[in-house]
Amino acid sequence: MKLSVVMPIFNEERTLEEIVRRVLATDYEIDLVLVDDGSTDGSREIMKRLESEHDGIRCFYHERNQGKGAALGTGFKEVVGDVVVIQDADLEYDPQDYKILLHPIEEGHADVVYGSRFLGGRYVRVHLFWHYVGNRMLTLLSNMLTNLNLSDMETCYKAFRIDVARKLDIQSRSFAVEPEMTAKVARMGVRVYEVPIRYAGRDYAEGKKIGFKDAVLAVLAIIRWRF
Ligand SMILES: Nc1nc2c(ncn2[C@@H]2O[C@H](COP(=O)(O)OP(=O)(O)OP(=O)(O)O)[C@@H](O)[C@H]2O)c(=O)[nH]1
Ligand SMILES: [Mg+2]
Repeated sequence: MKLSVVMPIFNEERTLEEIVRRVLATDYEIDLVLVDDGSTDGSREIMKRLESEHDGIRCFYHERNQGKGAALGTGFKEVVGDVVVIQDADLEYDPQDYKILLHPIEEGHADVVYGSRFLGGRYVRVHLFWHYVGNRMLTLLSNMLTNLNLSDMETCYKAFRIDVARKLDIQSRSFAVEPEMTAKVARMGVRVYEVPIRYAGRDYAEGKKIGFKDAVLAVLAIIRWRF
């Protein structure tokens, strides 16, 4: 099975090389699509070097920073694998979990799989309390409007069979992309599964960027994409 990994990258020079190494170290035939979202640190130079050093890496660049959704939109237009998985460029999510994430698709049960941080993965860094509450509220609101009972709508680890990935037609620029993809998947009526994954969350000192504004945008996106 060929796996397309779409990686959105915005100023991730500290972790980029290591996360790419971990993706390439998995047991899958990897098509790695790196999308720079207007980075101003050394990320672009690292991407160019990695692309020249390894087969199976393709790089795309945004002139300006537009948001995670925009980067995914660019990346999803390029995928060629049987399955597509989203991989953030920090080290919060571990590619060693692809095996468990892709299992329901490989067994022929699922069309879409979400890796959940709230289902008892082997370890999960303790969440900041108010982040956790925000996450639960966004997932609850999304569930109310999609009638899917997900435990972690905002997770980065979302895997799609290629036919579903091609139909997503991502429009959101920002982190609103998570509820957008979820609402669209729900409307398609495809088979959605969840599995427990590990999560080594970072804090603000380690480069965490997401904030209250993103939560507000997510609420608006959940409502918008429902209708
Ligand atoms: N924050 C942010 N991330 C972006 C943007 N464009 C692409 N990304 C990438 O999107 C992925 C997710 O961003 P993160 O900031 O890690 O978002 P998160 O994991 O939800 O939140 P934290 O890690 O807690 O900040 C990373 O690989 C980023 O490099 C952008 O405009 N802003
Ligand atoms: Mg992150």
